[in-house]
Amino acid sequence: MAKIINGLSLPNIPWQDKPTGCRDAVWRYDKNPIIARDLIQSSNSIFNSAVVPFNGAFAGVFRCDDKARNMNIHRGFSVDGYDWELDNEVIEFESYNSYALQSEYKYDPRVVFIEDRYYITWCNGYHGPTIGMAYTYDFKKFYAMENAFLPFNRNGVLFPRKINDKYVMLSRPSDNGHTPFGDIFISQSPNLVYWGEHRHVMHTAGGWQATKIGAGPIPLETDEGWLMFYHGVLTSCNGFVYSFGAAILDINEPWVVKYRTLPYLMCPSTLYECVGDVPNVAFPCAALADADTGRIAFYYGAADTVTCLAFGYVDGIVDFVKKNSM
Ligand code: BMA
Repeated sequence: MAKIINGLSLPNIPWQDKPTGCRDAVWRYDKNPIIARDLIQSSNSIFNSAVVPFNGAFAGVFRCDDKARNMNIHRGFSVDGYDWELDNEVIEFESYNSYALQSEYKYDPRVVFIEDRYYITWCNGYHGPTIGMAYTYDFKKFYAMENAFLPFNRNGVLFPRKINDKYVMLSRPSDNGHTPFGDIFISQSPNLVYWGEHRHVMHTAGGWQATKIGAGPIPLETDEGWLMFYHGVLTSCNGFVYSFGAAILDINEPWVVKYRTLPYLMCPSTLYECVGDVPNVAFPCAALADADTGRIAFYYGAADTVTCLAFGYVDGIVDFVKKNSM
């Protein structure tokens, strides 16, 4: 039985048992979507968002595209992980450094607690997309840092602790458009400012992950290695299709892939995943996990329009990845 290590006890994790007859390692919440596109007055759509446990409840950073179709991130809180209250206004960042505040747009945030604070990474518009960074202690004040990388890059995802005494981040170097390629790389840093020792982690493969891949939620530490969820894109005659799967990375050398799913864990197949502003997208940016029970709750954007929940057990997913590894 694969187990979460260095994880939190999270008895209040949102959860629904696997439906009878379900043969998959990941299943959807039956009341999806949990966040409607117009939850706040200003929003056109709310999706690809990140949540974390916070003060016995939950907090998050949400991608809200507004009605002028600007992309930006908003703060949110929830008592139970299902019902969310989001600020109508975008997050205002502070910084001693005006360069850190330069941002033409922000999208697809991730949030992770490391040591003493919550770090936020997102796709930041700075002469093209790259990886923006900030931190907060309390979800009241947010401090912007400078971009981690040069343009063009997306899907910057931090590991939740130092590995070999260095901070580690996954990312997907890309182009300035709707990138038709993309592998997952890893970079290391002594201080979360200067990044180097860049290494290739995973290439695209066939089928659902043929066009490009990108890290999703914060990797989860298990006794089998880092459980990394990632999205994969297939180019169909009707455009891009975003599904997600998982890989297991070596615990001390996380650029080494031990196992990786040949089939997806979930592909867009419900109405709310297949119909919306961008059809056929299931895009996870966060996963809550309860170390005691091995329960995982995924937060994923559906059709670039709404936010949804899906569930799985760490053991069931690790087992699936190992048995179906390419
Ligand atoms: C990517 C990003 C994601 C989005 C996806 C599908 O390039 O914009 O936020 O979910 O495309 O449109």
